[in-house]
Order: sequence, then C-alpha cells, then structure tokens
Amino acid sequence: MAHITSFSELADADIENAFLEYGYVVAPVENIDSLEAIRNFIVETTATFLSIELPNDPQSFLDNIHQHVSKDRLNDLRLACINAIRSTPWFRPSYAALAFGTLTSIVGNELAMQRGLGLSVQLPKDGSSLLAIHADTWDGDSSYEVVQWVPLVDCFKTKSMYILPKDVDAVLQKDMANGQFKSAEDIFQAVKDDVIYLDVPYGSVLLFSQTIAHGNRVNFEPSTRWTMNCRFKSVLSPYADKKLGDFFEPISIRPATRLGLTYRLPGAFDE
Ligand SMILES: O=C(O)CCC(=O)C(=O)O
Ligand SMILES: [Fe+2]
Repeated sequence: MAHITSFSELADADIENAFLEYGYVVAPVENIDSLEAIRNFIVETTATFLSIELPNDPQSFLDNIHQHVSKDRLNDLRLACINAIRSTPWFRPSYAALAFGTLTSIVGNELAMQRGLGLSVQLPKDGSSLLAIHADTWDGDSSYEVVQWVPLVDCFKTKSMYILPKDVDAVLQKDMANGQFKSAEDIFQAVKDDVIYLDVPYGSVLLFSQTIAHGNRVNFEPSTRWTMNCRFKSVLSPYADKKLGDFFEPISIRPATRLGLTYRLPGAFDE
C-alpha cells in the first residue's frame, strides 16, 4: 500500500475538483439493483393508478406515459407516486444507496437526508409544471445542501434540467444584486444562451449545488421526463429555513458524534 504523505491523497480529488469547478457532477449509480427497484416501484404505482397492465419494458412505458395520461390527471398521478413512496420504508435507503460514495466525497459521511422525496414528470410540450430559473438558496435553503437528482428515463436537452456555468452564475448574482431584473423570465432571457442542459442518462445520478442558478423549460423531446430529487447535507452543518427533524432526517451519525451530542460536563465544571 502506498505511503500517504499528504491529506489530499486521502480525498477523492477528481470528484471534489469537478464539484468545485462546475457546481455539479454526473456519476454512474453505485447500486443498480436499488435503481431498478425504484423504477419498478414507480412503474407499478403508475400502472395501478391508470388501471393498465404492467408493461414488459419499464423504460419505454415511462417514456411514453403521455399516451396514457392527460395533463389534467398528471398531478394526481404524481401525488399517487409520492404517497406510495412515503409509505414504503425501503425507498429512502435505496435512494441514498444510489450515490452514497459520491455523496460521502462531496458532502461527508454524517448525513441528513430530506424526508419527502420530489418527483417531477414532464409530458412533451406541457408547460404546466415548470420551475423558473432559481437557486434554492434564494428561497430559504442552506448553501450546504446538495441535490441528488435521479432520472428514471434518459434525460437530455429540454427533457432534462439546466444549470448555469459557474462564471456566468457569478455575474448573474452580481447583476441581481444591482436590481437589474423584474422577473425570473427576465433573468432567464439574460442567460438563455449560456445555460447547460445536463445529459443524465438512466443509470446515472446528478449531484448539484443548489446555490447555482438552475431550472427547466418546456420538454420539446417526444418522450416524457421522469426524475426524482432529494437534498442531502452534512448533519452538523448550518441549517436555514429547512430544519433538522421536520424537513431533514439524520441518516448516518458516527459514534463519536453520538457521544459528543449527548455528553454533559460533570456539574462542577459548568460553574
Ligand atoms: O428538476 C428540475 O428541473 C429542477 C430541480 C430543482 O430545481 C431542484 O431540485 O432544486
Ligand atoms: Fe432548485
């Protein structure tokens, strides 16, 4: 085994540097069985909701769901999936397993995980459930949070989300401070030639810093987008509006921290 002589050799330099340079990384999932279980669960819940037979090909079923559901029933379908996820205890551990090594490199090994997972379903050419350009920190999220974004179908171009390059984002945030924009659409128009639509095929996971402006537009691909998202943060890092206990749940706390959190100095030392 190589003799370690610097702390940087103990880190996963490629992942750390990529995350710092771009504000995101796309990595292969670390546990494909968990990903398949997650996708099958969503397929089964969807087939039950729509009263249709279980398909042989889950990917093509999800990609083509717009042939079975209209946009006025889409939110009910989404909520049926979210409720089914909520009452399935294996779902969140499986979700965390998809990128646990990468999360450890980027966030740490003592983690808090969002309790309620997000699911986004976007039918082709449907503008009804879009997220305008934003950074979650503008609206009360802590800058220590990272979003784990998992596609259940291949996501690319407008079937995916976009993020700003870090240098463009830095200029944007300065211009925003100068009060230059009247609306989110104004902001988007100013940066629309610079946004990067992320290429995240099924079988990979995107981890991004929600301090950098991002969002989505109408899906102009001929297939439906299905993606999940969930926030992770280092359990002892500062919280903003979303608190430990209600929004976040600790999922890994090491024994020394457990001892530290419950330790009380003997009375005499407090005085
Ligand atoms: O999924 C998207 O298109 C955007 C997701 C997002 O804004 C978030 O997870 O913070
Ligand atoms: Fe966001």
